[in-house]
Amino acid sequence: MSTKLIPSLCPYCAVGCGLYLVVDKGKATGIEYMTEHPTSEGALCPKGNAVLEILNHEERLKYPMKKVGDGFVRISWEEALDMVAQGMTRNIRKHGPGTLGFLASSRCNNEENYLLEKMARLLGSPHVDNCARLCHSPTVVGLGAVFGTGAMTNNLADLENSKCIFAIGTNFTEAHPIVTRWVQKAKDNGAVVIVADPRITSTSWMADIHLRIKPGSDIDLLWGMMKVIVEAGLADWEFIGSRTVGVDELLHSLKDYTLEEAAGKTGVPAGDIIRAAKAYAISPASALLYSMGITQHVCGTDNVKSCATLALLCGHVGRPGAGVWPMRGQNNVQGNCDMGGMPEFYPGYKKSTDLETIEYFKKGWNVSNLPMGPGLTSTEMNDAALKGDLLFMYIIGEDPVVCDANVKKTRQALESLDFLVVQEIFMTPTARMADVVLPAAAWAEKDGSYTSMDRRVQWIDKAVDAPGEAKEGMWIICQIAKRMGLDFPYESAAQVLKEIVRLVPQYKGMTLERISRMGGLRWPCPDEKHPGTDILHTQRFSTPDGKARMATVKNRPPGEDVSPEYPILLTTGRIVLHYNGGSMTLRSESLNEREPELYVEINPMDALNLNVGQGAIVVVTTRRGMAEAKARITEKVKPGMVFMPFHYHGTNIITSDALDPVAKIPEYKIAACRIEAKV
Ligand SMILES: Nc1nc2c(c(=O)[nH]1)N[C@H]1C(S)=C(S)[C@@H](COP(=O)(O)OP(=O)(O)OC[C@H]3O[C@@H](n4cnc5c(=O)[nH]c(N)nc54)[C@H](O)[C@@H]3O)O[C@H]1N2
Ligand SMILES: Nc1nc2c(c(=O)[nH]1)N[C@H]1C(S)=C(S)[C@@H](COP(=O)(O)OP(=O)(O)OC[C@H]3O[C@@H](n4cnc5c(=O)[nH]c(N)nc54)[C@H](O)[C@@H]3O)O[C@H]1N2
Ligand code: SF4
Ligand SMILES: [Mo]
Repeated sequence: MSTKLIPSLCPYCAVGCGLYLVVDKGKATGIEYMTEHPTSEGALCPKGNAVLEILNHEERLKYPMKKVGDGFVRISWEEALDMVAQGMTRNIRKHGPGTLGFLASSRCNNEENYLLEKMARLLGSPHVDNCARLCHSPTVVGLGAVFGTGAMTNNLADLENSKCIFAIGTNFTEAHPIVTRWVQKAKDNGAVVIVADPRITSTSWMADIHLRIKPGSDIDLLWGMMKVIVEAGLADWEFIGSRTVGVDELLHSLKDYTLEEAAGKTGVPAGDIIRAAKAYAISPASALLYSMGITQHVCGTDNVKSCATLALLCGHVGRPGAGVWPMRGQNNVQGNCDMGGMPEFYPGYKKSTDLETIEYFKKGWNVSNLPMGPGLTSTEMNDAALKGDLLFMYIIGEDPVVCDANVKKTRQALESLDFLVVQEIFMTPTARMADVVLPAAAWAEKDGSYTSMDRRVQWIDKAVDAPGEAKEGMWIICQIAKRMGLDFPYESAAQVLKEIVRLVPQYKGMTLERISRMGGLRWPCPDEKHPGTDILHTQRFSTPDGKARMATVKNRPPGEDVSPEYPILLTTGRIVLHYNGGSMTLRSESLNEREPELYVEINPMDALNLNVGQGAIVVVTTRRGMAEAKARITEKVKPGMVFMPFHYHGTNIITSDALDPVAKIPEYKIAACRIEAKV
């Protein structure tokens, strides 16, 4: 029997669903459902079901290439790696290591990400970031500030134990479809489901109460709810008194705040705010789920803090079914952040601005010098490149030319670099801008661990060989590091894991054997006997004094508002069949044939005023540019607002790059636009 079943993971989102790859004569020929997986129980969404179309796709990158004129020519690995090392060395010598920028990939495993951020810092550059910047950076800093840890408090399956599920700014039925099963189980057990989303979505169809909030007004909604809860005597004073600080300031500010103000600013009827607030407060265990509708705003960090504060006010943290569930994005974005792939942190969320951190890693890595942070965020790297302060970039598994906000600026930034190297599995628009493109092994072609959104660290073994001359990410990084004179003696991912376990406290008890078992282990796992942690903050928060910090923050207006010239509000987001920049899903026939092109959802009233018919091609224009899309006329969006998915190249030409001042995340969820029929 040459056919083998090899346990693996879905390479898309942070739910971390398990699956088996059927491998026959060294080739992946099928998938089998992994019914014993604790989160997915054998289920997969359409993207998970279509993974083989991508793994075996004929357009996978197979050889290293360099740019010649407008095209690329195949070169040897030797030449490619030498070119990268020369590019780095040239810029370090001329202008110092601060001119190097690195993007670690949340699609890659912990071991690759650890090695990349270690290499960046050993070379003297503090500028390493990942796509969490565009996503949950407000969670890392905002939830971190309130709870002491910026991670999901409970696990996904624990949603089943909730009696009230409040989903604010998350469309999990499309973005994290397998989570729907756990919410449905809770609903079957009598849980109330509340959804706060400006649009009608497949998630809002599950809701008992749908709060159709005006985009960007979440803090007002949360304040309205908190006002109701305090006035109705539904706050959990015992919890607040023993486990939190900061309530006095909150109460003081709430005193002058009225429900009418909340209703006015959010557009949600006061009666619905009351119903939602009471349902959330009185249930014995309430879950608060949030995602990009909360984080992708200029007030993203404050939005997150307000969500966490609502949970604290009702004592809904630290128990089964009660907690805060940031719905994280990529399959290993949690792990990438854990590994220090952010300029604010070295591995294990050790602040890059603390001398103690620098001393800890100088000792741990046996080196005499390391850069203090914070380095530049990915959004700031673009500005630095435009100013000539950043000259070299090494981008692994990220597609900023499609996914950044206001991509015209990103293009200009990458064009102004002295040298760009992109490590990819497909020729993306970003890779097309590179001086050197390095072909990488995909998830099933390498060993390593991935950390799902509920802190579950799962190891998978290599199942098949990479196509052509494509190489494992860690091999590539080590080869470059060695050329730069660094001591990178790693022969295997298992060896890197040992170093991670030695230096990252949350992963301390994680052996290869333990995280290879079905379902892996959940951090924090402080020693080799520890079973991993299901629920955080059961007794104390991870702050120095063990108490959570309630936040009092007021809403700020969006980065831009509608005007006579741009009278319509544009919001962007996801659909179930496509994934981020689309490098993978747009190449899947089975997915793409169902959603092949960019569209814009327009309310029938607006369509009538604009004289646009169903299926007509329209031009959507913002202060940054224009994009063409097919009109989809639907009640799912209110008048005065339109929605575009961002998986097709075009949407981010027009999105706004106004930033949250703390997390530096762009405001993908709000731009002012105008719409015209294409002539
Ligand atoms: N199919 C699919 N799944 C994915 C991805 C994908 O591209 N495709 N990407 C993955 C990644 S990287 C991430 S980060 C996650 C993201 O997952 P989600 O955050 O769930 O996805 P989005 O569609 O961006 O946004 C969620 C909802 O926020 C709503 N919203 C917009 N503005 C506001 C607002 O001001 N307030 C409130 N309350 N709601 C608002 C939108 O209408 C939208 O329905 O999904 C992951 N999973
Ligand atoms: N308008 C709008 N724009 C958005 C958002 C939005 O809601 N609206 N959301 C933002 C969010 S939340 C995010 S996270 C970003 C996502 O932004 P990106 O991270 O840039 O998006 P992806 O398309 O997932 O890019 C990952 C790349 O990794 C490659 N890849 C996959 N596996 C491997 C591997 O094993 N090795 C290597 N080397 N490469 C691999 C894929 O081919 C893909 O090109 O987009 C942001 N952009
Ligand atoms: S929910 Fe996420 S992890 Fe699960 S199959 Fe779908 S894309 Fe993959
Ligand atoms: Mo994301």
